[in-house]
Amino acid sequence: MVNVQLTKRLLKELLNILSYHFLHDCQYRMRINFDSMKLYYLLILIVVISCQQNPKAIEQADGHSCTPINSRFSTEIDQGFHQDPNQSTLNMVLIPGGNFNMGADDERAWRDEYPKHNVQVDSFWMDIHEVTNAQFSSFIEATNYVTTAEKSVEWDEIKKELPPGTPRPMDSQLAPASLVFVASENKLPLDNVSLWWRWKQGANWRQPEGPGSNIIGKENHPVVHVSWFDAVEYCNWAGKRLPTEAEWEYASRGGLQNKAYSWGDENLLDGMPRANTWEGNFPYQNNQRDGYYLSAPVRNYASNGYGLYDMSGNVWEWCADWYHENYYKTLINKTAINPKGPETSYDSNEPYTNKRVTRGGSFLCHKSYCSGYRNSMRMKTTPDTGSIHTGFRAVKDL
Ligand SMILES: [Ca+2]
Ligand SMILES: [Ca+2]
Repeated sequence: MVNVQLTKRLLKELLNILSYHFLHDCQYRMRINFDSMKLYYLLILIVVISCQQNPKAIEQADGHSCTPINSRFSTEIDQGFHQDPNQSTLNMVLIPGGNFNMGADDERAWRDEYPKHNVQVDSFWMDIHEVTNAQFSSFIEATNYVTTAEKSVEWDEIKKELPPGTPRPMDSQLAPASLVFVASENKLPLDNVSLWWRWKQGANWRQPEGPGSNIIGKENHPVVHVSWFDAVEYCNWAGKRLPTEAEWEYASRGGLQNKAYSWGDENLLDGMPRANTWEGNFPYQNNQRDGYYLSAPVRNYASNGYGLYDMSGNVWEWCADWYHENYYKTLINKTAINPKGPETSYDSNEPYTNKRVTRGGSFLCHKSYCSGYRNSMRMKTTPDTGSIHTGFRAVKDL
C-alpha cells in the first residue's frame, strides 16, 4: 500500500518550509509538516502509499498512486555489470506465449486499467519468486554496486529544479535515506500519509527498517528499498531484464482469463491465506492472518497456474515500462503484440514527473485502499524511489 519518494516539483512547492505535497497515492492531498525539515528548501520528500483507495469508476476524476513524486536525483544506468554469460534459468519458469485480455476485471479497477484490450506476448522465462536479499547480496558482492538509497542526494542535480541562488541545504538533509512504514497504535485519519511514513536516514536494503535493523534471517525475503535503476542494474548483471507491464500481467494471470487475482476470483480472505497483504484495519491493526506483518519469505503461499509465487502481494514489483495513464487507449481495436509501454510517462496528478510501473501490491495493501494485489492494478513510481515494500523479479528471453 504505500510508497514514498522525493520530487522535484515538491522541491519547488516546499520552498516555504512547510509544504503541501500532492501525493496521490490514493487521491489524498496531504499536508506535510516536517519540523525537522524547516530549514531551507526541502528537498526531499516523499510519500507513498500504496494502496489506499476506494473503488473507482471509469470516469473517476482523480488518479491513484502509491508512489507519487519525482526523482530525488537522477541516476544513470551503468551498463558495466555483467554476470558470467553462462547464466541459467535456475528458479525461473517458462511462461508460454499467448493472447490475453489486459486490464480491468471488475468495478474496483481504476480508470488507467481501461479499456481492456487484447495483447499477445511471446514466450519468456520468469523468476518464480521476487529477487531475494540473498540474491541481491550476491550481486552487490560481485559488483560493489551502491544502491540509490545508499547515496546522498546530489545537490548539483537537484538545484537545477530550484530558483537560481537557492542556498544549498544542510548535508543532513541530503543524507542517504529511504521510506519506511511506521504503524500507529490507534486509528488515524487516512488523508495524511506522513503519519505512517518516515523518510528515514540509513534505511536501505541492508537495513530495511533503518539503523539497527538488518536482514539476518531474512535471506529468503524479497529485497526492498531498491530503485528502478537498482533493479535494472541487477538484471544486467544477471543476464536478465525487467518484465514489460504486459508480460507481468500475463504471467500474473497464470493462464486464467479475466480473473481478478492470480489464483482466480475467490476472495482474498476466504480459505487459506493466499498472499501477504495488510489484514485488519490500516494502519493501526494488522491481524496477520497470513502470518506476516511486513515482508514474508518468498514462496510462502501457493503459486499461480504458471508456478509463480507472490505475484499478488508481499512486495510491489518494478516493470520496465514507463507509466502513462492513457496508454491502454492507444491499444484498442487491435491486438497489441509484445507491447513495451509508452514512449513517455504521464500521470495527470503529477504531469511533470516521469514514473515507471510497479505491479502486484504489497504487504501494506488493503481492500479499503487500492487492493493492489489485483492482476490488473497499475501503480506508478518515480524510478529513483525505493521503499520498504518495493522489490522486483526478472525475466529472460528464450
Ligand atoms: Ca501480512
Ligand atoms: Ca509481489
